[in-house]
Amino acid sequence: MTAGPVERAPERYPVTHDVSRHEAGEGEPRTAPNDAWPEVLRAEVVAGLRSRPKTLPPKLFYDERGARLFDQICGLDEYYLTRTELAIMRAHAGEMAALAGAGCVLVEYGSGEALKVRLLLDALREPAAYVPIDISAEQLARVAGAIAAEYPGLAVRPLAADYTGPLTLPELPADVRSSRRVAYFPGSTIGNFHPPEALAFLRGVARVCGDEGVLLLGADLRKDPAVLHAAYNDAAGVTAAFNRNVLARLNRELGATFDADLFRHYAYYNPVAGRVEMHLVSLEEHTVRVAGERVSLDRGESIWTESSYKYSPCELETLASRAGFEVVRAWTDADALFCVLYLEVSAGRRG
Ligand code: AVJ
Repeated sequence: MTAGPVERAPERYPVTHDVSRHEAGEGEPRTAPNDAWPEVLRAEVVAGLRSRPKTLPPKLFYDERGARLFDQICGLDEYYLTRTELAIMRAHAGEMAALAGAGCVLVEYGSGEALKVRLLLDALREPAAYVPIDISAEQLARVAGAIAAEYPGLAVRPLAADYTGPLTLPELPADVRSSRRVAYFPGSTIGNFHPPEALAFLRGVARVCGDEGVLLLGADLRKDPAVLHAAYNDAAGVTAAFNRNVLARLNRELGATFDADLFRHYAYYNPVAGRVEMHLVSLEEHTVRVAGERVSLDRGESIWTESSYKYSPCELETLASRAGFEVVRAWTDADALFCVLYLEVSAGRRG
């Protein structure tokens, strides 16, 4: 029996980030001011809960409590990502800094507690400026203050923003405006984007970095599904609390009426798509109110809250080159769990 050519239907990705705004190019609008947050939040949440499957963007995890829960996740035995990436940074920050050279402007996408970046700041020769970007404004203000105090002479210019949208960097001191820009995107947060969004995002980073620009990218690698499953289903239930916290946040900030006990944290690795999917599955048919709108959930229906894509080294190289970067170097750990890439904006690229 001969099978005909098997054509897999191309996957349709649910909308989790509006990357079209990121592709805006010249004259792009400034980052939405913080007081526009409730309206931006409302529109994205309502659109996500109206779509099929229902989705919520993962950036919603990071309110104050969510940022704390995430830091707790980073210390879990099962969550190998953070300690592995830190070990790679400890071992190779010197080489990374040597490649980048003296006097660069470091732009960090999603600075969080800014732990890893300290290893870079310590290794870099006379870094000129540090621009931490984060959506969690309280944490950003605190962390930026601490870094400024620890690194006298470093111009720290925090940007409280959603970097999945268009970005305009803060005004930099005149003497560093033309310095080499080194973007830092650690933590495998790139994995939260569906592949087409990841590509659009990286193209945006290439444009922000400009000629001679560099991107240091931390990415989680494909591996044994059992290891991935454990990392997103920790025994202490911190990841479940992190996932459910988004409902509590919507209740607080949008007057939603979610009962978190009616939802099961459900995370599993899909080895074909190469991603961990995190869901909140409704255990009963019920209706909630969100931002003045009624949202009905069937029994067993999911709200898809996060994807964490895992890449092979080869897939990372393809992604980088399609986005206009060349892989100069890549470092991994002895078990090939995680990878940090040093990418340079390709010569002759005109973004
Ligand atoms: C911060 C996006 C890299 O996807 O592993 C941790 C967030 N989600 N546990 C990840 C997360 C569930 C994390 N990133």
